[in-house]
Formats: sequence, C-alpha cells, structure tokens
Amino acid sequence: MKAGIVGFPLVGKSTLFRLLTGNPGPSHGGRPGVRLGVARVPDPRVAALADIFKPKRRTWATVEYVDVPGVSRGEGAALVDLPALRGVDALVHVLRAFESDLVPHPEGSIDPRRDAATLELELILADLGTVERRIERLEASIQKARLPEDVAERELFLRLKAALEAETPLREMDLSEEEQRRLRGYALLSAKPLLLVPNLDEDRTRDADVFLRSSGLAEFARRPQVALCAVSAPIEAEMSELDPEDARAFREDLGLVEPGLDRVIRTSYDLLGLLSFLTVGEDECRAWTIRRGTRARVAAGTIHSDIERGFIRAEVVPFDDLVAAGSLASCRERGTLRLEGKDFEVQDGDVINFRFAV
Ligand SMILES: Nc1nc2c(ncn2[C@@H]2O[C@H](COP(=O)(O)OP(=O)(O)O)[C@@H](O)[C@H]2O)c(=O)[nH]1
Ligand SMILES: [Mg+2]
Repeated sequence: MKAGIVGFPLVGKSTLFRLLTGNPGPSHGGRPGVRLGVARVPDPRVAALADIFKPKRRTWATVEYVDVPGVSRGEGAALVDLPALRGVDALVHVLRAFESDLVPHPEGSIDPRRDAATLELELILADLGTVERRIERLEASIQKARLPEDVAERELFLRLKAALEAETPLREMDLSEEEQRRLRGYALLSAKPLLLVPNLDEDRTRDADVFLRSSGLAEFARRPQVALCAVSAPIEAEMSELDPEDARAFREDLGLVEPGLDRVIRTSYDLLGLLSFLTVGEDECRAWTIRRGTRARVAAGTIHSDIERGFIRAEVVPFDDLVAAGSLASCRERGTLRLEGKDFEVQDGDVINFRFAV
C-alpha cells in the first residue's frame, strides 16, 4: 500500500516524510523533489510473538510514502502529471497549523480548515481536466465507430463530470466495483481516500482535540473516506532521537497515548480498509497486509502464489488466545486453534498456519 504526501509548500511534508520513513530516499523516477520511502506499520503483536517463538527474523507490515513538491493555489493540475502519484492508494494532506515567523505561509495566515478546502478544490479541478479530456476522446471515437464499451464509459465520465462540477470529490461517489476498476488507470486524485494531517505547534499537542474542533477541521473531516490525525513535527523529531523508555515518559508528559507517527501510519492503514494477519515460526514472526474481507485462500496468496494454489486449510488462532496459551500446542489442547476452509474471512490479528500441497 502506498500513500502520497501532498500539500502547500513549507507545511512540513518533507519533515513528516523523513520522520515516517527514517530515510531521505533517493529521488524517485529521476524527478527532482519526488522521494519514495518505506514506513513500518507499528504492531506490538510481532514483538510479542517473537518473545514466544524466538525467530531469526521479525518482519513488520509496511506502508510506502511518496513525498512530492508542494503545490500552490491554482497549481493542482501539476499533481496529475506526477507519475509517482499515479499508483498511490491514498493521499496524505499535510496542513500548516504551526505558528512561525521564520516560515512564511503563502496565504498569510494560519487556517488549516481553509487550506484543506483549497486543496480539495484543486484536486477536484485537476480531475475535471482529466475527465473532460477523456470525454472528448470518447466522443471522437464514438463518432467513428459506436462501440458499446465507449458509450458506457462516456456515460460514466459524464456522471463524474457532473459530480466534479458540483464540487463533489469523486471519493464520495457511489460507484460499482466494475466502474471503480474502469477508473483505476486514470490519475483521479479526488477519488483517493484522504488523510488530513495538521502539523501542530508543540504547545498545542496537549489540547489537540480542542484545536481540531475549533479550527473546523474535525467537522471538515467528517466525510466519507476522509480521516484526520494531528502531529507536531518538532515533537516527533525530538521523540525519534530518544530511546524508547525516555520517549514514553516524554509522551506521557504530553498526554499522548502513542507516538503521532504511529497514529499516522495506523490511520492510513485503517482508511484503506487494510488489516494484518500474522505468521509464526522459528525462522520468522511476521505481519502480512490484506484488505478487510479477504478470505483465507486469497490471504495465503500474499505469502506465496503456490500456497494459494495448493491451499488445503488454514490453522487459525486469534493473537490474544495464542499469547494466553503460550504455545500452539496448548492452543490445540484448549481448542482455540481452529481449522478453517478457503472461504474463511481472515480477521485482524489472526495467527495463521496455511496447509498446502503443490
Ligand atoms: N516551527 C515549526 N517549523 C516547522 C514545522 N514543520 C516543519 N517546519 C519547518 O518548515 C520548513 C519547511 O519544512 P518542510 O518539511 O521542508 O516543508 P515542505 O515544503 O512541506 O516539504 C522547514 O524549515 C522546517 O524545519 C513545525 O511543526 N514547526
Ligand atoms: Mg518538501
């Protein structure tokens, strides 16, 4: 899963990108200012399982982030031309919410609700351009040969156009799976799930919720496929320098339950409808990413296509039951280790051993 970090210039996008991925990354695809990095999805269950199985390796699920140059008001169309954003599953919009006389704000004042709305409109206008160009092409080919395929697609694109003209982002449209599949090849930015990340002043972290409400951001984010998650880049930077114990004490001091970065990653994961199942063994304890609703046989395919093809059954135990029992053998005795077939819907935190034959 991959998310694109977007927003206005000088809001803290690259700072957040470096903190998330721990790595400045080489420039991506030869484009200046475009960087690709990998963040580990925080999951204490991997470490807990490793305590039981003492594996050689522990492997966490990951999320990729792409950092791109900022866009200003009126420049949203530039985002469409970035190949790096084409394949992303979600957008992370970093919003300026910190005061600083040293860092200028292009709009002259701090108002993250306004900036969220401004970028939303930029995405909508960029998509309108894409959609209108597609409609023109379709009309031209329908003139030549009236293929039912083209006629159906024109109908779909005309619906998208009407929504965009009403300033509705495409992520709010009710589209069938078939329609969504048709649109996958186009870089329709307002169709992507959106995570709003206001970058707060250090002294606002304590009452972040109050700020999110009073700024209007909480209200703005109460829409389909939009999530909200505040961070303070300087605090996260400071925390990433500390050892885990000191970082925890520092966090508790600020009244934070978990590191802001962890929350950003976890919220991106949730927004995309993803969950993790786990595998254990002497070699490796590992978290794997699947979409919510994925069935056992397809989940097996994330590990290896042979396991999917040769699927026999899945031995499944929920993480909590395994930790309570202390070993797979005692799960078997207690009857918490279940045998499931190919259509079993895998749940977050299921520890699974796939039986297969090739
Ligand atoms: N005071 C303050 N400065 C910040 C914060 N986040 C980023 N900056 C500064 O703002 C400038 C722009 O940051 P950068 O991450 O490059 O922004 P980008 O243009 O959005 O990628 C840099 O000088 C950062 O040090 C913040 O939360 N507080
Ligand atoms: Mg930057």
